[in-house]
Amino acid sequence: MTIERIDLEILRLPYVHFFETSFGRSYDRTFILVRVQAGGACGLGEVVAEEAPLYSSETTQTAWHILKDFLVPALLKSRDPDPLAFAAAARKFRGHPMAKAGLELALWDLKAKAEGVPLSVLWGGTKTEIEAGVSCGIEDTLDDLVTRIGGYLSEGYQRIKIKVKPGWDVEACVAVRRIFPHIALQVDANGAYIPADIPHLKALDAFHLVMVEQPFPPYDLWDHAKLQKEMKTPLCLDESIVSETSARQALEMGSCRIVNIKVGRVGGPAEAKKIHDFCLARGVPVWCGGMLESGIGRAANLHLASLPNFKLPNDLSASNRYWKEDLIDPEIVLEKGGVIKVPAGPGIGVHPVEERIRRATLRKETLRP
Ligand code: OSB
Ligand code: MG
Repeated sequence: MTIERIDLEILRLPYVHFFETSFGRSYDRTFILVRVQAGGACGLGEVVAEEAPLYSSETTQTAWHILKDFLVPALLKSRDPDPLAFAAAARKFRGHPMAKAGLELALWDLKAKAEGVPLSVLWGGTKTEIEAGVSCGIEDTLDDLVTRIGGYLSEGYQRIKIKVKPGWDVEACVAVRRIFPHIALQVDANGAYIPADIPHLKALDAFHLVMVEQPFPPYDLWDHAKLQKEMKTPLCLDESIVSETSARQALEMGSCRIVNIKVGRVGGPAEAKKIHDFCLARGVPVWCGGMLESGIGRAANLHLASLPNFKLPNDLSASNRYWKEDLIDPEIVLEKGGVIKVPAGPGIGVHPVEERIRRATLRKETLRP
């Protein structure tokens, strides 16, 4: 099988409800869709880089540049659709993990479709359904937050994560715990704190949280280790874990007790699997984070979360949590018991709705050998 063409598209989709983190508020999602054609099949991958360099240094435009000018030309030269060969070849380019991951995902989807198996089978998945959690942004008022959480709980989500930042942390936990004293609750700061906040962060121990995610900036493993020594609640790292090496260093230093895995952040499924396997061997649980993906990216996440060490509820919610209309048919739904089924069809196992994709497309380019 040789690669015949690669299409890149930039899409924009409006959220059903704005999403606010410690970086700010957004109303829509801009992302790149990658399609790789070979042997009559088409592999799809979503590039999760956001419009602005807030969560990570990548943006939609940097990912477009790196894909169009470096990664895709290298792949069209070899024309080899093997995802592991691509992952190895892409290593010579520094950085840009989200751009790499989107293309690698498309190659895994292509391979799985060519073999007629779901992605989860290629990756060593063992579950047919995954535990669904929901990530709640910062709201205008604490009442709004509590109302929104009540809605998600009545839909059946198993675990609630709330975004926190200085000024919206202890008071948010107090408000949520007053109404929902026993739910599985965790917080995510996206690096909004500094080491001088350690005494303040220790107050979060009072809310029996499942974890505190990424209190300090990505590069700061050392201060996470200091904080973890002073807190009972497990710390989880998201932004700081960019490779198997950084996962090993974080665990050796004691910077966290739980690891969030996102395919985009770590440069692709091959590296994600290495981190998973490393954590499994160390007895450290992982869970699958999200980047507010469309159904195409989220389907891939469902397959990843089917691996055995995904032991905690994931940031994987139903299509209607994010979109009025998802890009896939059928859409992703929450089942009884607060779980989501891992798609059973070949590859990502969901069908893109071309008409909806066309309506959301801002820019498109086809590249050939
Ligand atoms: O830190 O987990 C995060 C969304 C965009 C960027 C970063 C994060 C998030 C989320 C959303 O929390 C999780 C989801 O996709 O449901
Ligand atoms: Mg996070």
